[in-house]
Formats: sequence, structure tokens, C-alpha cells
Amino acid sequence: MLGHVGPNELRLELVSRFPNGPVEIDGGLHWSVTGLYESVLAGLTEAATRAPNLASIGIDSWAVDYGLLSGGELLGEPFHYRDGRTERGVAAAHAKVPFEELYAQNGLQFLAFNSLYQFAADGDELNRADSALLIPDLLAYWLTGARVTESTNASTTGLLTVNGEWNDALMSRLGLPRALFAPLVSPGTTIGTLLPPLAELTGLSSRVPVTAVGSHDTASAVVGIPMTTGNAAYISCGTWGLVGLELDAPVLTNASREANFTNEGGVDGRVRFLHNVMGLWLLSESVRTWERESGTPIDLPALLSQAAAVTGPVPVFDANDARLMAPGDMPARIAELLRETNQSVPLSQAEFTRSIVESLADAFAHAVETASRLAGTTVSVIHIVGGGSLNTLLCQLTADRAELPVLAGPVEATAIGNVLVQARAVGLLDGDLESLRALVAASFEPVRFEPRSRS
Ligand code: LRH
Repeated sequence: MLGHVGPNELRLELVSRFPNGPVEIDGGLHWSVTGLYESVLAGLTEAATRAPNLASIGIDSWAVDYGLLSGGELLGEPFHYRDGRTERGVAAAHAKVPFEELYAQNGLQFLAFNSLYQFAADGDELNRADSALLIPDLLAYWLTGARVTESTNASTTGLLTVNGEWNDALMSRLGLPRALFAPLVSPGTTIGTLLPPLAELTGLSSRVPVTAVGSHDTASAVVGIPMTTGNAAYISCGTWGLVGLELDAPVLTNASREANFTNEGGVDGRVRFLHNVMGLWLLSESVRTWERESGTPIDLPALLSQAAAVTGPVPVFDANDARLMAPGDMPARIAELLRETNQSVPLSQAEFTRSIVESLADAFAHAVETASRLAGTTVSVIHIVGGGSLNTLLCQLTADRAELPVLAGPVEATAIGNVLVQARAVGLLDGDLESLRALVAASFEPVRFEPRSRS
């Protein structure tokens, strides 16, 4: 994405889009980060032709996953967080440090894929490595030669203290070598400049800085939400639905731990107090299964409008159930959850889709309510950003179930948050997150969904 940014301008231009998904290597689920890097270089090459005076480059991606390196060489394609190996990592880590204590130290919701559990599952592979870099940091390293760890994404490793420092004592109790981890940098820091051979390859200047942004995609998305009140909740909805509040300080109470709420690091030292809900993954994985079974592609917008036309009650399942995490036959797993709760399994794809969207909306509304209770705040509006903001059925059902207005958009909040932090770092903008968000609100008008009364 190219961002065109100034005090009165905020515009995105799509330069190149490439697919990304799990690849199976030796029976494990991985990412082809080397393939992603090739695509990044191709995208930068195209960007150079469209914006010869590019001011900065910023990288964000999904959280928690990392590449292991030795002597600067990648030891293998990074594991995908949905790989089943994390189970043994959880057992190994909790044997050393119980979850209650981990929560007090890092404030993170239990998710079996948090990086610390992945490190615990790496075993011997970790002994061969001298460096571990999260995905955006790995790409930044390849572009600049500089090894850093951006702080918002580092917060998802579980290895930071709630004050945002590397937790040396915790690493030592978990048996993780401290030397694996590169120095922390905050969003807005210059990581380095493009290596000369890459400048030549892409046609960009070797003076272009690579600037740290909220390199955790959700951290960038939260920057890009046009929140204009302190009483707003947000849902960053793509593969995942990240549902919560922006706070100034973490909530580390027993109630918060029991509700499995996370305190992730945000840009400008803010706290992202949120819960991971399974998100559109449930729908995309169901569609993939139906397409595989029938051999014909599914028209998703048509399916969603059929789902919107379904009348009468549809069954609702727990969208947070951990059995829905791994790739596979999602409709069969959902059917199992419905049978377990003595509900009938929908017969048509339209009804099934409606059941998925209702269940997501139910989980979203519940998470908003829980977040506000745990943080002791009142919520008067919910923002939905990301791909889910285009799903009008999901937005309306969330408004209905939460009994609150929903403001939908922008769809590209993550890219917007990314470029805003860069623009501020290189002096094209100034101000706090509120003033950056005012620019978002002025540039991308959200679509409003009023709650419908349930009679
Ligand atoms: C969303 C996301 C989310 C993480 C998950 C691994 O893309 O970064 O915030 O929990 O992926």
C-alpha cells in the first residue's frame, strides 16, 4: 500500500496484493516467509515507479510467529501459529511457570500459540539458533541489515513485563537464552535504511528509512480506528476478531485473567485490552470446505445476502471454542458443537452461514460487555474495522446483540495506522493518537448501524 499523507490528506493506494497461507513442510504448518519477502520486494519495485520520492517504509503482520536464525541465516520457514506443536509447549512452559503467574507477569490472555509456548515447543532447534525475529522484524532485517524487536508485537510473545521491558527473569525460568532477543524499539523509531543492493534492485533510494510502526497488525489497526470518544470499544475483524478497549494502564485482576482478557502493547504506550475471538476464519474455512466438497467456487457476497434473508431463530455456538482453531472441516466441527448443546444443525449453507455470523456477533457483543465491566468503563459505541467492516450482516447483528450503535470502517485500518505512524515519524504530521484519528475520521466516513430492538 502507498499512503499519501499530510495534515489535510490521508489516502491509500493499493500497489500489490499477494496471497499468504499455511504451507505444509515435513508434516508441520509453516509460513513461506521467504516467499513473502520476494513479494515484498516486488511490491516495493512497483511502489518505486509510482512514488519515486517515497518518504518511508513500514511493515506490519500478524503477531506471535518468528523466524530462528544462526549467523544471519534463517534456519527454516517459520512455524504457523495454528501448528499443533504448541500443545506440548504449553505443558512444558506451565510446568515451569503456572499460568496465574505468567498472567501477573505479562498480562496476556491464554492462547496456546503465544510465542513463549512456541519457544518451549522448539526444543533442540532453539539451541541451534542465535537469534529469533518476529515476522515484521525479520523482513525489516532483510531490508536493512538491522536487528530489532518492535515493542507492540514483542508484547504478544509473553516475554515482556507489563512495563514493556524484556523479562530476563522469566526467560531464565523458562530456559530461553536471553541472547536470542534483539533490542526493543518503539513505533516511530528508524530501524535503518534500505541496503544498497536492494535499493538498486527495487529502484528506491538507499536513503529511504524503514520506520518501526505498530508492527503487530492489530496495534496498527487500533491507531487507524476513527474513535472520537473515550467510550468507544473496537473490533478489529479479519481472520480474527480482536474485541476490546484502548486503556492507559493494564488490567491484571483475577476477574480479567479468568475472563481471558489480554493486555497487549499499543502505539504511544497505550494498552490494547482485548479478547481474541475466532473471527472470519470460521466463515472462510467453512467456505473452503464446501468448495472442496463440491468442486465449485462459492460466491461469498451472494451467500451472505442469502444468510441475511434467513428468517426465524438459528442456532448459536461458542465462537471461542479452541476446537475451531486448526484448519480443517469447519462445518463438521461446528455441527458437533451444536449437537453438544442439543441444537439442530442447519441444513443449507445459507442457514449455516447465518449461524456462524450470529455466533460471531454474539461473541463480539459478549466481549464488549465483559471488557467494559472489567475495565470499569461505559461503552456507548462500537467501531468495527478491517475486512469484517464490509460484512453488513455481521455489523448489524453485532449492533443488535450489543444493543449499541456500530460504526463500520475503514476496511484498511491496519494500513492506515501503519502509514500514520510513519508519517508522524518522518515529520509529515504531528500530534497524539487522537489527532491522527481525527484525520482518519475526516478521510473515511464510517457506516452507522443502529441496534434494532428485539421484539
Ligand atoms: C491478527 C493477529 C492477532 C493475533 C493473531 C495471531 O492478524 O495478529 O492479533 O492474536 O493474529
